[in-house]
Amino acid sequence: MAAIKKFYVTTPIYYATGAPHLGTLYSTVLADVAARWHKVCGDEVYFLTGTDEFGQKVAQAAHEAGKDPQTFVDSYIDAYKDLWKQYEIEYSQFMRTTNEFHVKAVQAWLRKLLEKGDVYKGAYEGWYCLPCETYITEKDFIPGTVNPACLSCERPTKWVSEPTYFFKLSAYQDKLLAFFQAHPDFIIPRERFAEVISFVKSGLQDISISRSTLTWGVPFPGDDAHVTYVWADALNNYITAIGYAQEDKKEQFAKWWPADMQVMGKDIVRFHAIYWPAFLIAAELPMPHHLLVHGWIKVGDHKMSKSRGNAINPHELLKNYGADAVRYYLLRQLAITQDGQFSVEDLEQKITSDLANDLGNLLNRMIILADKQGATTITVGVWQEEEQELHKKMVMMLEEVSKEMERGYFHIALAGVWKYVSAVNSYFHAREPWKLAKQDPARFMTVLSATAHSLYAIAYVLWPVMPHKMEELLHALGCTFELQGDKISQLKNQSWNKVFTVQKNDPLFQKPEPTNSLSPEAMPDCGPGPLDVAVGAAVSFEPQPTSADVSIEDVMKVELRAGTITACVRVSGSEKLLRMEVNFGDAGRRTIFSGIQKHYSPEQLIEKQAIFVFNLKPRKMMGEASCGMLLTAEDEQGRLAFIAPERPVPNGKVLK
Ligand code: ME8
Repeated sequence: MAAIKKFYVTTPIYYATGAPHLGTLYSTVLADVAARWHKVCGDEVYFLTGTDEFGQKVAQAAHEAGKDPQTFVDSYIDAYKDLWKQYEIEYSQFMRTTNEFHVKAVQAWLRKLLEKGDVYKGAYEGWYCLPCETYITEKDFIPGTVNPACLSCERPTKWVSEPTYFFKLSAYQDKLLAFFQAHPDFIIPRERFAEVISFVKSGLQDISISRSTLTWGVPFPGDDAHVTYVWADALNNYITAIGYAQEDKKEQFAKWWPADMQVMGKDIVRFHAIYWPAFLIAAELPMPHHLLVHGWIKVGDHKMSKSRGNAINPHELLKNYGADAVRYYLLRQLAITQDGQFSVEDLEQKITSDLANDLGNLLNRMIILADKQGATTITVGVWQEEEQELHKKMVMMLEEVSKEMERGYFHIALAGVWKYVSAVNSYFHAREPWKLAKQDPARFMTVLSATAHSLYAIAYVLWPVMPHKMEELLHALGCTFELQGDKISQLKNQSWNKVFTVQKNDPLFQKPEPTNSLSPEAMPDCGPGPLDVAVGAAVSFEPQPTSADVSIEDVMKVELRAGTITACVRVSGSEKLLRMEVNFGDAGRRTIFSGIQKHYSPEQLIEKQAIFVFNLKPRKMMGEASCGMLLTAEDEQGRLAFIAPERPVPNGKVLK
């Protein structure tokens, strides 16, 4: 038997200056999904999250609230723990930096660095960004701002001048570059690695790691006038939580460190990719395996944040849509490689199309049919070529999903699952089991059995994302969810041999009542368009004969852009439509429907670049908004060809 692997995953520890919001929830859900994925794969998992409680930012917020800092931070802990519970976040430990064991372990780390000569005393003069708790150099200013504004949070910085202890970061430049070169997958996605490497190459200066104008912090060992700079204390939570520098926890520490995946937003990548590895080398500890760095949830042009006051309330979402649907949307809609907008209208559409229509209805139809025919015990089918084909697709899906889940590309993994959901829907419809029930009962049973086996596999791969709903799905199939060994490998390697006893239940997902009609104003992502083209035109793409010539001004009204199709599926219940997800670079990602199912299979389009009408008014198709139109032309045999640039061009490029 293969040895059980361990998986240690962390989130950032969030400043305990307010309740959690959708941004902090997003990172935490990403880590939870990674943790649960590894549980399904049979690994032993440790999942750490928590709060960052020291530092000037917290002290100032407490002062403004008229509370002492400890009472102030204490008041937010339940808000985190309660929300995490409601969103099914299954952490192993909730870390707080004011824990005494953390304070002592940070001091032990500092003593080691002082002894080694990695830390020395000096004086710091320069700009400081309080919201980011960061010392700022010229490289980090927004050019042209008078009281220099921080490039990361865009807020004014303050001049500080004080004695401080420095960490010799400059001595680690070459070691860091050598480590980066030897570990090209240290930062996921790789695009974010480039900026870190270029920052290190541009030269590292020693960093201040103590403050003498503040008392709310880990007391600096051997110098009562100083407390530890909050990042030097906070980053160490990843090791102190599991036992670093604690006599009685040596074994536990050796078992879990190094971390396998550390999740964070791109705002704090520099701390984690430069300071943190240097701190670890100085402490003679191994490096984490991967940093999973995601983009920002934005509201308009700005990062959503507590201090900006533009944060979406996760409690409202929970009340209206339930935890699983929100978790699904966060993972499916926001590519970890990019910033993304969170739109309630879009969330509702995804619940309707992906969850209620594609997945929920498939289960429902199968169970209602089985129930109607008195076939609630579904015996193992007699597999023909079609079922073998479907089984092959399931194995391919499991392989693709495993690869993407492992590296944290959850949005691609989910697109892969939905490609399979769509294949199962097509299989079920094409077999017409409602006719087979009378004509060929054995074949009828086989179709139900293949569908139930497919849904069983889908429930396990989606469990990390929607644990509660997938346990319900399994229950409807007469099964109980269990974590036993490597379930994904078992699903890949075992033939379909289960007997299911299905039971009628309420629909798995309720379609939400739309909060808004699909007006362009309700869909800021798509933007209003001056053209009003009928849906038929968007899906049939018949060449439109016209006798009237148009002026150049008229032509310029149509915005054509290049985009890459990143995901594509057949639309269940439609013989014509394909549903594509298209990447338009800085102009965002869009869902676009096209009536070309007879001409292209989804696989032929994925990863292809094509030209789209970008400013077509959003249109509702199959319960979802289609935000654009793929351009195609017909050849003499009536075959459609999509229009693509002669050479690849940057996604989002406007055609002239
Ligand atoms: O930086 N979109 O804490 P913090 C996506 N205490 N993710 C977001 C987000 C958004 N709009 N807003 C916040 C700190 N996040 C430090 C961390 S770790 C040793 C110390 C998430 O409360 C994202 O993970 O400001 C981001 O990196 C983190 O919250 C910042 O949380």
